[in-house]
Amino acid sequence: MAQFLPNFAQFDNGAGFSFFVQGDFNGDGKTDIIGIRVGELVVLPGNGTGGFGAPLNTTITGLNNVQLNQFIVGDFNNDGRLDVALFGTDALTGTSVVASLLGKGNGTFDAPRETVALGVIPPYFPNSVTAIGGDFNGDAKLDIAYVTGSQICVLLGNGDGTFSSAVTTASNGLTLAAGDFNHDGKLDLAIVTGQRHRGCSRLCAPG
Ligand SMILES: [Ca+2]
Ligand SMILES: [Ca+2]
Ligand SMILES: [Ca+2]
Repeated sequence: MAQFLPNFAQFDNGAGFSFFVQGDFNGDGKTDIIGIRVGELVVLPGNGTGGFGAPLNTTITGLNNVQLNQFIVGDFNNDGRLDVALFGTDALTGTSVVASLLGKGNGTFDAPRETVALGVIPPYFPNSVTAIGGDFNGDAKLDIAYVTGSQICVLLGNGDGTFSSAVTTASNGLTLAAGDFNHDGKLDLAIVTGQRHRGCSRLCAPG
């Protein structure tokens, strides 16, 4: 049974995240936390002993309707620094976009690089993952898979923080997970629909 230290020190940096993930965003070897607030990404740098330093903020420009609890973390340009991909609507064109913000390695991020996305990516619900990173075509560049409720979309990474147009598969999947489920060395997706768990074999781009 898991046990936790009683009266563990609490830290309040006023971040107010509804959702966050962890990673080392400033390259000091200590795990940090990242979340989204209205209009900005916020990194709370870990001090290695359970506490956090002052928030590091990056303003999100050019996007609106960013779903506050929907983003994924990965190294999309293979520079060893963690980046962020978030989902929203381009403020000018109104199209759904995936926007990557490349990590500078100091806990802040470059301006968003947008790729037009298909469909609207639903937000996370408890125990539901609607977007996930992985190398689905084996080119060593990180891709993104997501479900829209009517199809599975895979955006193939170009290795620079942008993505090619989506490869789609019809599916009413609501949540997904990545793994090599048939041990052929190729990353697969498992899709969960409303009724039952459904394993899908390799989903990837031609070539
Ligand atoms: Ca760190
Ligand atoms: Ca990177
Ligand atoms: Ca790839």
